[in-house]
Amino acid sequence: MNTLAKLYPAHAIELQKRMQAALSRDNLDGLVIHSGQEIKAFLDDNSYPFRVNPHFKAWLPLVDVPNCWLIVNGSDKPTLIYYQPVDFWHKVIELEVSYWNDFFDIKILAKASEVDKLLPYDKKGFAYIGAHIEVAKALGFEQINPEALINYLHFHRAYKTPYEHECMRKSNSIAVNGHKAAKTAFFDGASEYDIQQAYLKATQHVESETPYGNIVALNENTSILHYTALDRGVPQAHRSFLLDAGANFHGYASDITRTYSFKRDRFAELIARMDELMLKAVEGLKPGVSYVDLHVATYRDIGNVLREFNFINVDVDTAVESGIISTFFPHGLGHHLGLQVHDVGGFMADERGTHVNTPEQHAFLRTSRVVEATQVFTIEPGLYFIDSLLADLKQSEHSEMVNWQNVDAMRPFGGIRIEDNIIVHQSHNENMTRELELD
Ligand SMILES: [Mn+2]
Repeated sequence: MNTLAKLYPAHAIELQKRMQAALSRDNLDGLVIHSGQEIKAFLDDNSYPFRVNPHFKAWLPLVDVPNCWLIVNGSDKPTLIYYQPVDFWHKVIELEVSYWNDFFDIKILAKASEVDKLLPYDKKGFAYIGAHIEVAKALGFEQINPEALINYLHFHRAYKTPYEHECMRKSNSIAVNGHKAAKTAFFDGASEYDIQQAYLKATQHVESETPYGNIVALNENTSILHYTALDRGVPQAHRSFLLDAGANFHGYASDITRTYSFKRDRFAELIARMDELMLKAVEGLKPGVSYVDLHVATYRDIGNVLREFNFINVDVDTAVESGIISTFFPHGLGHHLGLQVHDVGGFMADERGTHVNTPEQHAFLRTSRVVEATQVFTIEPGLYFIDSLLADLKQSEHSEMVNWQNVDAMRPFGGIRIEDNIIVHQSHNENMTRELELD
């Protein structure tokens, strides 16, 4: 029996337990969870790539079949309504024989419009969970995505089961294969577009299967935080390369970033220093620590790097107080990772979903939670030379704090981000990315 098959039963039991608690709080009999439907482009008969409802794929690794439904109540065996039409236009995805089959009472649905025959007759005690509100209303659901219940599920989703950890190890392994191939393509002098093709081939993904649009950036483009343009041309010179790209395994995301310098130059030294800083931040990630505190400590550490490399001429306290570090590190340290690349529940203080903001000067941070065992995070500090932010700084009262000549010399290299995926265990961290020997 493979590892996933061994770990899945306990995962299913945990989900049932959470479901039972969530339903009793809301006085519901059960949930009807919709995998989703294809969505057509405006005035077109082509659909956008299908993205399954995360509440659906939490239960089973079925990510590519629309018009499926789950009926769960926390105690009985869940019902899976599996959509398998008779269709000569499209490939029909047949129900695979797998380790999860026995945990569901499986019913086959041949016509999407006839699902009501298989759903609970009396919808009163059932809530619809899904994206298609009109469908839910037409079927007669009165309770649609109840907020309190969704908050409860989102809060608990931060605690990953061993099955989920295993899926994320596999997802890391796939992405690391891609990163290694992409690195080789960069040092062979490839274009952004060709590096992307090398990544996809090595991961065996098509573009719509990656958990987010890959960031494949050369030179100055590395300073654009969410750059997804994929230049087809080969640049005149290869100076730097930033790859932020993940993979999907059974619906679980990985989210990995590496930055390389083409030569052994000052930028390469800066990358090495940021790698050291990044691993220090990983060490600071442990049960009981507030993710906000870890972000703030790393923010300060980036001030140290700016000072060491003579980008600024003030001490770290002044750099922190003035806020100039934000010009170079304008985003958060990381986020929860799981069924979604930026996994849900990051701002929840409790299972009622009480929202906790991050500090005002760190508004872009994606989690304010206290770290606990079994949770999975990314750690992704960055240091960038972003023209628009530097222009603002130059015009500000803090302009004199910056050694502009040194900063300007780095602009052609763009920026640096290094990102690993980490499982927090009670006694230690498991850096899934580093364990796969991605340097
Ligand atoms: Mn990330």
